Amino acid sequence: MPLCTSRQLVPTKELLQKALKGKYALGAYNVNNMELLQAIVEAGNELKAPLILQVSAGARKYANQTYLIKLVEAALDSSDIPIALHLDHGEDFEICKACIDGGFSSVMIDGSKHPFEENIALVKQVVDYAHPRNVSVEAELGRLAGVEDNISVSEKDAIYTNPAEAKEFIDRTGVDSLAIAIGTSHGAYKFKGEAKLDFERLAEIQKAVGDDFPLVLHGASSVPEELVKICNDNGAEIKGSKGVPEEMFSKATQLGVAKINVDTDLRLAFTGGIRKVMKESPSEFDPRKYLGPARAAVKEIVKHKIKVFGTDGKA
Ligand code: TD4
Ligand code: CA
Ligand code: ZN
Repeated sequence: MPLCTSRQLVPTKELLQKALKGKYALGAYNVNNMELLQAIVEAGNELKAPLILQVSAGARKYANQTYLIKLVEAALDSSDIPIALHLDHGEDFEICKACIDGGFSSVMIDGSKHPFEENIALVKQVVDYAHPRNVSVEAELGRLAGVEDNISVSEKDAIYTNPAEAKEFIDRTGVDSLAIAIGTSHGAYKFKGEAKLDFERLAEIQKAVGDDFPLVLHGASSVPEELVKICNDNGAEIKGSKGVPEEMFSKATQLGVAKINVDTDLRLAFTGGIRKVMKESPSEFDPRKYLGPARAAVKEIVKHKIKVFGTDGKA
């Protein structure tokens, strides 16, 4: 369905192909409400950065898909950067179809919990529906590990993405990008000890799929100590959190990662912003007085991400 605005959403395929060539990555930022969306789009606008806005099944349930699409239309009308609207972790064909029919320019079909052949069949079904409608498709192969401390080599082989399988998967599905498992995980507690990603495997995956195919890194928040501290100083209890060190992103980008998913860091910034006002001004009860600072904090972290990922000036 075309959107009610003169500016159209861009498929992620175009943005990611360009990023691969330029050896930078696009952040994909999760949107759940108006303030988060405004923060992300203002950051992209100020730094002239293309953006991927992503919506999870949970976000659709919380905010209602139509509200989110209308908000994104407003974002298109008030910006001049390329914007993609992407479904994050679609679990079946129906949710992907609903998003494609609703006007999304990109969907993820996450069949990673299924056996290889079933994952392929599911992805192929979504690709066959999406491509004639100019919608890009991301799939996932391998499982994002939990907080495991010492994953053995054989365990890694079982859960991390296998390079030869990745190549076969891409060839047989015609998918546009692939989320891979190399040691990241969702949320604020990614590593028990030292942060470690399997870059050797990433290099093998890139060798197998070719350097013109975009890879996607999920669970890529950095969980900055400063943001956790603002939360904890204002009443939160977030202990033992650890994210992906920022130095790792340029290495990942050199090895074919063109999309980097960020949700947790936005949540931390937003929550810290709200908590601070709540603690410092207990008599305040105007939602704008705490949502405004929370939105400003998210904008700051997104601007920082854009610079770290090298997306600034690429619009
Ligand atoms: O795919 N994502 C975002 C996951 C969002 C989940 O949303 P719901 O709670 O609505 O299901 C990521 O890869 C983000 O990784 P991060 O490191 O930021 O947690
Ligand atoms: Ca998955
Ligand atoms: Zn994810």
